[in-house]
Amino acid sequence: MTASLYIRPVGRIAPPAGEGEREQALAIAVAGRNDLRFAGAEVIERDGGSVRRRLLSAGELRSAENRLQALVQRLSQPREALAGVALDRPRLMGVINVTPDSFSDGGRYGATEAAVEHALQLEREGADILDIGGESTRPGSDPVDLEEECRRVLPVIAALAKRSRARLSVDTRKAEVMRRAAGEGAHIINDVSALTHDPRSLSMAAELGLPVILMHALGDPRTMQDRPTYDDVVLDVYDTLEARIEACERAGIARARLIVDPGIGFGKTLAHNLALLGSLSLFHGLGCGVMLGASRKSFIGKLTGAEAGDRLPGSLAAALLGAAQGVQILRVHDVAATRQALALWLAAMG
Ligand code: HH2
Repeated sequence: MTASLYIRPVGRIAPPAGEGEREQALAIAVAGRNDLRFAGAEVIERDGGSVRRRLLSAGELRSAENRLQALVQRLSQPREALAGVALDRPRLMGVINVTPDSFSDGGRYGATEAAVEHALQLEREGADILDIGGESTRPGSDPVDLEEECRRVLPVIAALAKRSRARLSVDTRKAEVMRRAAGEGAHIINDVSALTHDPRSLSMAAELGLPVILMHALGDPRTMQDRPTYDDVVLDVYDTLEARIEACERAGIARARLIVDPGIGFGKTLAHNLALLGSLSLFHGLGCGVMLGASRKSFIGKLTGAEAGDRLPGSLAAALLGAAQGVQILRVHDVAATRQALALWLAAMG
């Protein structure tokens, strides 16, 4: 069997002040972005248990073996817009959790109204996409039944389809929720099980024709934090996502319609999460847009001791780590704050 090949762009080059054509020619552009150029890449080869790593400059990569060039080509190609949202810069996805613990006061109608108001507020703050979910997937959480999940998310999606100009994604693992949510106006499917939880979801997503976010998770939310283990977390997550992309392609969902997400906190220890955050640029090799959801997650608490309501600084740092590595979609709770941090970063580096 041939060794698996990975390429992780390193050494991001700030855009040159002048013409800088020579520098541009000696850099690799990621995902079709002129503002995202790297001086070289770590090339990783994995053959069974052995992993070989070497650093190549952009010039060396240009004259490397064919397989490597094909990978560079896939990494460099422009990405298609996601439901009309151009992926030429980092975009913000605002989190709308319609779970009893998030909007508990006010009963069912009150919960819907509160979720819609919250979503509209996040849109005003600059969210390009609103992610609506009715099933908590936090570690240890229990599954929610189909009808209950629909009662939570469908009225919110229906109202936002009328009142909001943002793109709407439905955060669900169930084929039937995907179908009904699309009927109410959802534009994107976000599945934390990468279309594996429900045996019907792959064909449903193909039939609906919507773009799909494939997130990596190891195991089920209830048990995923019971000693997750990997040979090499970054390469294993990459391989799993690659296999899911291939399954989607076989089912008739084109790669251009897929977004990949390493799934921070889903079956990962603190060390796993940090390794993934440090190697996000590797995921561009999959040829899809890349998404990151690190906002307020418990690994920030584990690292710093901060409680859930107090993790904005860590969340902003994670968002900027993503932006610096070309992540196109940042899933965040604090849209205004993230937008400000990104504005500063983009003004200097974008
Ligand atoms: N994280 C959560 C839920 N959905 N989807 C993607 N694509 N990526 C993520 O990282 C992701 C996700 C969990 O985060 P949160 O919204 O804070 O919790 P809950 O599951 O309770 O909604």
